[in-house]
Amino acid sequence: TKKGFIFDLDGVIVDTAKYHFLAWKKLAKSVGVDFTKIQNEQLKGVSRKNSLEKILEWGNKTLSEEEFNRLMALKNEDYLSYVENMKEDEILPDVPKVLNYLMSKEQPLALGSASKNAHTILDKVNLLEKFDAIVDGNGVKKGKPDPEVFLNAAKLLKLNPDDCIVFEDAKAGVEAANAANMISIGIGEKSVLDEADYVFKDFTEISLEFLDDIMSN
Ligand code: B16
Ligand code: MG
Repeated sequence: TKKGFIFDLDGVIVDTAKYHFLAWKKLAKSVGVDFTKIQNEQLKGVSRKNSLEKILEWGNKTLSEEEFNRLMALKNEDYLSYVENMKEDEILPDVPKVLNYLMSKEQPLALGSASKNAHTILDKVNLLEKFDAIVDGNGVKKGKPDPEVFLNAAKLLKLNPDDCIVFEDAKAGVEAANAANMISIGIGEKSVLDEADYVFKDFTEISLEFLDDIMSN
């Protein structure tokens, strides 16, 4: 049977969190706010706007709307300077193996990301043509944990949500997949992603037999 496999981007296909961290840290510093790696963890899967809101909240800062928008643009400019240099070698281990296997089995593939830069990043790492549908931060009103991003992906693949499987590294993303009635596969720490149906440290732990099982259920 045909299943829809929906991939998150940051933390699943590539590790762009390290670039988000550098860009947010620099930006926070410019307004006198300290920003830590632990805080960066909490921004995984969170939209750009909500991320800046959180950083300002943590630093007890309030800004005018104009200044807020200016800082969002600055952060993105800085972030994109890192993205600019991304190449295929930044694809996380065994992601191509899984994508190619699912493609060989004619399974529809989609991207479901909060990032407004998803298209650019996929292009940089040469994965754009692998996906039958791309839903990113430009195509949703409500961010994860709302299921909108994954439901839109299922719609584009013309599949029922319960025939879809989501790979996610963020707690909010796993919650979104569960709320969409999809099978959730957490990529990362079991302690963080305890609500996922399955958890793997990374794609090297995912066997082709496991994928076969998922497809035949
Ligand atoms: P952008 P994902 C998310 O990507 C990141 O995890 C999150 O840290 C970031 O703030 C968000 O995208 C928005 O990114 O500023 O590029 O629009 O994990 O949903 O693929
Ligand atoms: Mg992610």
